[in-house]
Amino acid sequence: MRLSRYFLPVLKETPAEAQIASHRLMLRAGMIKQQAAGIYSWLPLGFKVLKRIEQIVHEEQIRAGHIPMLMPTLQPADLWRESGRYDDYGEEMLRITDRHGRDMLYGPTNEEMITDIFRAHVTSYKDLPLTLYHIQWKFRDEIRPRFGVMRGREFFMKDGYNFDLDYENAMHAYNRHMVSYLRTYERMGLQAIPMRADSGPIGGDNTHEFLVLADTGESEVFYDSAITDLRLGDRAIDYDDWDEVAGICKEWTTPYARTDETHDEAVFAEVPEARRKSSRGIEVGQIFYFGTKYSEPMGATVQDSDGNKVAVHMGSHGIGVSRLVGAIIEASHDENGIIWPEGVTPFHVGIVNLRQGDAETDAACESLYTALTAAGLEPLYDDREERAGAKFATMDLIGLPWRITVGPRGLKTGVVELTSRRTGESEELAPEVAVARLKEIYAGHL
Ligand code: P5A
Repeated sequence: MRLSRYFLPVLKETPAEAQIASHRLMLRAGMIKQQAAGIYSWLPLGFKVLKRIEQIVHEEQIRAGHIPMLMPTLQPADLWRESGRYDDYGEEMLRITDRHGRDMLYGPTNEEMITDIFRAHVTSYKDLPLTLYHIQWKFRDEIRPRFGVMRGREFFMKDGYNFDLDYENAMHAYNRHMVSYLRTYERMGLQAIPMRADSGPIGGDNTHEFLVLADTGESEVFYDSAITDLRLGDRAIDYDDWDEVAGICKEWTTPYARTDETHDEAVFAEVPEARRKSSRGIEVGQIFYFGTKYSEPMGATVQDSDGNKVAVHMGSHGIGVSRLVGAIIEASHDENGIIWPEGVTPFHVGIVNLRQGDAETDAACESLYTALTAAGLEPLYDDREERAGAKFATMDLIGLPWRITVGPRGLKTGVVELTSRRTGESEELAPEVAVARLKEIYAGHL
């Protein structure tokens, strides 16, 4: 993409309404525009990041054996009357009446609808296990939408639902979700810690929230610092291997890590003092096991191998896809702007032309652009007639992890400059070496 032809409405001023860095930076970098309280348009740069995150979520869900589909945003109220949640959900639910006077709602989550789909089509234990998911907009009429996309009213969520014959199978599904979520966040350059939590309106006793540690997080968390050393890395995982998956969950759930809702001072006191930490955290996902809470009242049953009709065991599992955009920025920025992890960056590399209009410099930028694109990378070429300082400031603000600077002085000796946004370190390299280096850096991310 050439910046001269793109739509990147960056703001010079810091917007007064934004209280936290990610909200400020998303507005300044031209990623979002507020349309109403807690409701945003995703401008091209923001949309690109959102799609990159969505893509990673899809890949990791499919890897875990979960099946993608799509349910609508609007739902009939009657489904929620069956589960008893139509009244329970309260004012967070946006209720709508259609022209025929039918009660509808904008879905805050989809447990009822997926249970309705299941009961219409599945009758035998032979069709289990089954996990279906979608990535769809949700609406919760939050009393205090704030912090931009972090606590929106309309937000993008991945929500998955498992159907299993019994508790043991359902717990394997729970564990599978925990491990696939750990992989998902790691690919985004984030550390999200699973913490024992409270289940709220979704229900059930078994639930973990995934928290990214950040001063601006809305949750108070308590943890053993040993947990922050854990990494999945690129270990191969067989999601059908119950013991292996349970083993990974055990590794991550053994060190103390709880939100304030489940925090227990007496248990926490057993952690060696030097490792006892408390901080703020951003909840970027939550998994639940709730057994037959929906399947029983809604009649989602299967015949087991003895011919008995049994209600299926279920859980639901969510990732805050749009919230993640803000959470990643909270975890990765400096005073000049965003610093995207390679896994989610909207463009892989920025090209800065220091002498726009100079035939040789322009030609060098064009051939770099072609070579990067041919290598499968997506460059953003700042080809505007702007001062070098302004071009650097824009690149720093929008946070591409790598920048190639092209100027007449370097070209005299056949080099361009490759700069890391994170460290600020630069190297002078022949253009083809810079391309090869970037190809290597992004090898695991393309
Ligand atoms: C699990 C999937 C559920 O709704 N039902 C389907 C379960 N869980 S949850 O914890 O309530 O939400 C899942 C994740 O969605 C994000 N989230 C939000 N993001 C932005 N703005 C909001 N107002 C908002 N509310 C929830 C969180 O990341 C949460 O973990």
